[in-house]
Amino acid sequence: MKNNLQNNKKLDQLDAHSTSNENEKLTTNQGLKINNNQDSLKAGDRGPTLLEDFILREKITHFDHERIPERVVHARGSGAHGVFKLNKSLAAYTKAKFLTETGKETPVFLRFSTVAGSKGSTDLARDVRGFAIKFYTEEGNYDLVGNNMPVFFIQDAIKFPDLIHAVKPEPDNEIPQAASAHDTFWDFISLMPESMHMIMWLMSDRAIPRSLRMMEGFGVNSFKFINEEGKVHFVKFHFKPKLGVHSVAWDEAQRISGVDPDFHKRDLWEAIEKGAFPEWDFGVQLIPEEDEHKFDFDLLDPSKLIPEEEVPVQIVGTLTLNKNPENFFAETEQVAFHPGHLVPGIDFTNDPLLQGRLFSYTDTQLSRLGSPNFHEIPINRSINTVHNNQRDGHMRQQIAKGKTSYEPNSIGGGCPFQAMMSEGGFTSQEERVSGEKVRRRSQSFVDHYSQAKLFYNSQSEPEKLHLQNALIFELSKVTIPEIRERMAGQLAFIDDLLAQKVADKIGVKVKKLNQPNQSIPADANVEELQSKEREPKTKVSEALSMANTIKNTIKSRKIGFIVGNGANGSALNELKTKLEGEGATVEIIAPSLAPVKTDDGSSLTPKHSLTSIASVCFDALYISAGEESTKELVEPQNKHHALNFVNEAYKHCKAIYFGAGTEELYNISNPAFRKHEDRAIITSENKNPEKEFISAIAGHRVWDLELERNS
Ligand code: HDD
Repeated sequence: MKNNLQNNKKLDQLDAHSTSNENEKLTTNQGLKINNNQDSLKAGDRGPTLLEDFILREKITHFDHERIPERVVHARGSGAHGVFKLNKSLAAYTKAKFLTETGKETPVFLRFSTVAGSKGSTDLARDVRGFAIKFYTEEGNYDLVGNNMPVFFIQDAIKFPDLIHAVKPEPDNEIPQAASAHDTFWDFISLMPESMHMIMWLMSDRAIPRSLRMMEGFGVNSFKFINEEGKVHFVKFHFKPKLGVHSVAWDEAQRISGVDPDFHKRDLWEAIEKGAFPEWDFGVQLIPEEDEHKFDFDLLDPSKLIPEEEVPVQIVGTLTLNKNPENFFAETEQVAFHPGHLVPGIDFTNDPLLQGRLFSYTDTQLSRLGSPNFHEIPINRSINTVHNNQRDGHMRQQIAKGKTSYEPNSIGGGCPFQAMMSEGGFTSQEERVSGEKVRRRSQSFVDHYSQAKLFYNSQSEPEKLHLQNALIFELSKVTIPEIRERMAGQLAFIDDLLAQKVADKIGVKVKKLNQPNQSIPADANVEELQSKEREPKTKVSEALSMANTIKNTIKSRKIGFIVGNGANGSALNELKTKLEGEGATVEIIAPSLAPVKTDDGSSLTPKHSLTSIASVCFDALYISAGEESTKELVEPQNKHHALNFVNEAYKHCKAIYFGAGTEELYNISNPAFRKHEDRAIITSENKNPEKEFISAIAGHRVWDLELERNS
């Protein structure tokens, strides 16, 4: 209840100018009612516009300044409000109140993003996805600014501008947009062995999610928990989607980018509007401070994950997104995250990537939002009242009362007072730090291949194939053979067969060369560190493969019904009711947008026509039963489009259910259908077609069919 109040409070702040009612009259920004919003003030009907037209000037001036700089990375985003509920107290590890009081609900705002593309780029780019959460806790805002992959490309923040410059469009011609498949990215990567683990993730299907609701979220960097007694644990944060982790095929991703470049944004929006609220289990991996050095990698190294076999993820909470923003700009665009927004009980580690991040985020908000007062923008406001002696600055909203803006003071009664620890005052972990002033990488960061191998070896066969094909696609776009060769050499440190298969397709030889990686300390034994014999403690980790993810629900899946006039109405309605009953959405696709008449005389209004959408926008297809309907679908003007639907869905290993009487279409569609006992193709002759259709949809895709079909 309290949470709802807090949530509403947040939204009320945002609502001020949102609704319209008949008594509301158009005004200038000064509140002056406007009598004519159609014409500017002119000297005569056909005369020049007068400079004194302050209404015109105000409107145009505001318009001229409507844009703010987009984020330098993560520019394209989608956001939603929600709530975080703690189901199991972490009081033994942290004193953060939102993580200690079981049952407590904390309002949140989550912004998903792609990294490389501009604000208007496609959702389906092969890319890392940002997963940034603002927890509006009663102790102040806590930001967890993570990604959908648990590791990172680089180990030290000083390389971040290089990484981003390399992946962004090339500076001479601004090509390509939102794509890593180009010379400069792979030039950089091929010279950065530390990025190999992340490259395995980026080339995997994790980089082309089916939905933002079906992605994991990770805090990436190691953080610290501190409990009431001052005991410290290292912590890694995890969010596991209740719908499982699922992706599309690369070929599909490319098609979606054309058919619906807002696919992820729309999917998130529609799911929330329909009440299919996205949910994640929230979990932590905890390592007592004294066990810091018990691993065969460094906990401070952000290019490493902690295998769940070594430290299980303890699930303690639920994150639910339950409200779309009212206004994209005010909320999703203006929200300002910062890994340095902490609450008592959580602290940083000395991870050199995290340390650099702590500088970057406020700095970037200053340039993007234009003022140190960005914390006053409604979406960024803490629900805990802000009291301090900071004053003025661009666009200051708060009216600070009284004479004192300094502390200590006696004139203002001494206020505001600093808080003692017992009153929730933040204190940093007291940690002994000593060392030479050095500019170098720790030896403990040098092993760049073990976890890349762990990831690759943990993938299912279809996942390995997709990863290999992604590398072939990306590297085939690289015009400089030496870069392609360097990459093939790097892959050989991960898997010989993978390197060979990629090399064959990109026209180079595999030469296993130690790269002159500047991050490797001069005195390190590179041969030993990069040798194949150096295997990680964990050889295969189930949690790293999406094949092991949840496949028992069709909730929020989108099923396209391809329907012609004369379709079997009762079969259609029965299946629709069943699918919707299990939480799926059914959309009707017909030859045109004109209403379709079913055999029982009822009328259906199609949402799409065969030419306005493609099968890539659906999880599965039902070809409506009925010979008459099928006849219409195979008419010359429809045949090509109907076949395209079926053949593409087939290619992407989706479930297709051919209702009774659809043989005419079935028989001319992809002949491979009949070559196999195909689990994804269901006909009315199946034993229990509806059940089999539902279970195939719940399975997401029958990826292993790809291997069978191509064998
Ligand atoms: Fe970052 C934005 C995640 C390393 C500098 N980052 C940004 C966002 C996410 C991440 C999700 C978008 C937040 C939003 O939706 O507004 N960044 C990460 C992760 C990293 C990481 C998981 C590695 C563990 N970032 C990183 C480094 C630096 C930055 C090393 C610089 C030294 N990141 C930024 C930034 C951005 C940003 C330039 C751009 C927009 C913004 O901050 O608000 O400051």
